Amino acid sequence: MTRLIEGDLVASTAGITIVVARFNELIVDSLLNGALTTLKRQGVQDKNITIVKVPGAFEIPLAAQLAAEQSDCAAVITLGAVIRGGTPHFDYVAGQAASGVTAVALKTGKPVVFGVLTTDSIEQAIERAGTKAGNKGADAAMTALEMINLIRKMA
Ligand code: INI
Repeated sequence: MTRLIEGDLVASTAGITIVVARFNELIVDSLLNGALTTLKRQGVQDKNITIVKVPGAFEIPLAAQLAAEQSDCAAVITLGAVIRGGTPHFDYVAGQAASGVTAVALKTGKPVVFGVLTTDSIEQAIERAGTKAGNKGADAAMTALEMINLIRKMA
């Protein structure tokens, strides 16, 4: 018989830490609002949510690691907006943020959700921060809940 294991979206009573990069603050604030609204609508209590702010997406992995190492942290949601400019800086920042977040998840065994927008333009970022392409912060919150519940089933 085939066995299917998948996480549901039941609210976590363990801690969730949201690591937010302040760079491109207007956009990132919308992602944070989306994540918070979604967590609360799913029944996560304020006392179980911690917000950590860092300067830019490049700083996300270290803060995410420190958060994930806390015993009362069940998942980390990372939020940021890296928008392509005229220099290769974008590739370094976006690449290091993505690979750093992956490394933290694998090192700590906890879900570290990548809610960092990497876009070619401000318009694309706005579309993903609560306008026509939804809100990637809200999506990241759902992913965190699903992964918390999945990990519980697989442990
Ligand atoms: N940080 C971002 O989060 N988004 C960006 O678009 C960005 N750009 O374009 O430069 C950015 N740079 C700052 C970087 O994350 C670090 O804070 C900085 O390099 C100091 O380590």
